[in-house]
Amino acid sequence: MMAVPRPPLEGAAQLPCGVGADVWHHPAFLSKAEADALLKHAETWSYAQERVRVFGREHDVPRLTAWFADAGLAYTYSGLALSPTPLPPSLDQLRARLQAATRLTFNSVLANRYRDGRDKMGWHADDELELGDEIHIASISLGASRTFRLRAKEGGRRGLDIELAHGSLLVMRHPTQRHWEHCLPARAGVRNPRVNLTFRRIFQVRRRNGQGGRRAARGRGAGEG
Ligand SMILES: O=C(O)CCC(=O)C(=O)O
Repeated sequence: MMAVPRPPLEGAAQLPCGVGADVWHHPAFLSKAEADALLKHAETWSYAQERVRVFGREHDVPRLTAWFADAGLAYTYSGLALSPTPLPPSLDQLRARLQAATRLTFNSVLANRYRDGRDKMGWHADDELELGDEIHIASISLGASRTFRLRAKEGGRRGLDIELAHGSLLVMRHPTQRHWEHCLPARAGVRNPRVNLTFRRIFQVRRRNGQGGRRAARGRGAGEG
């Protein structure tokens, strides 16, 4: 009997990462016109400049972020209950399409805006407590094409690079976040912005005294200050 590829994502290819990873890439999930329209809309959102503390010193993280989530997913941080911004209709429609294509469920979107090739994201795994135990992430890229790098957390560190073009989709299925990490390195010469939308499923986690989950302890921000 022939093996049925998971997920049933037409037009996608599974990346040859190796043991412990289940990553799929669709180079043109959105048409050029759809990607152009969504990028134009994403350029109207308000993004925050987050700060990170590295070796006792505070720095701006080298990108801007916006967070959207369904109602009821407010989280408590340093004693403050933060309410999420609901997904705008463009993201809600894209979510429905992604859910149908991947057979996964998402209730939130993290948008990262890279202003140019100097903006980047350091090595990390998306393994915060609020993502639960089975973590699936669907990531849509808009704007400037950039290299996305993956490597195993252990064992030789041989990795894989993939070019994420305007309108492409990358799906990282469980157990990728457990065994692999990823980053988006700076790229000299890139002048145009890039917006990356990661669709996630989060669960309500109460944080106490500003204590973060797994990522805060290991640090998505580590090495990028
Ligand atoms: O911009 C990207 O493609 C990577 C985003 C990412 O790694 C994240 O949001 O955790």
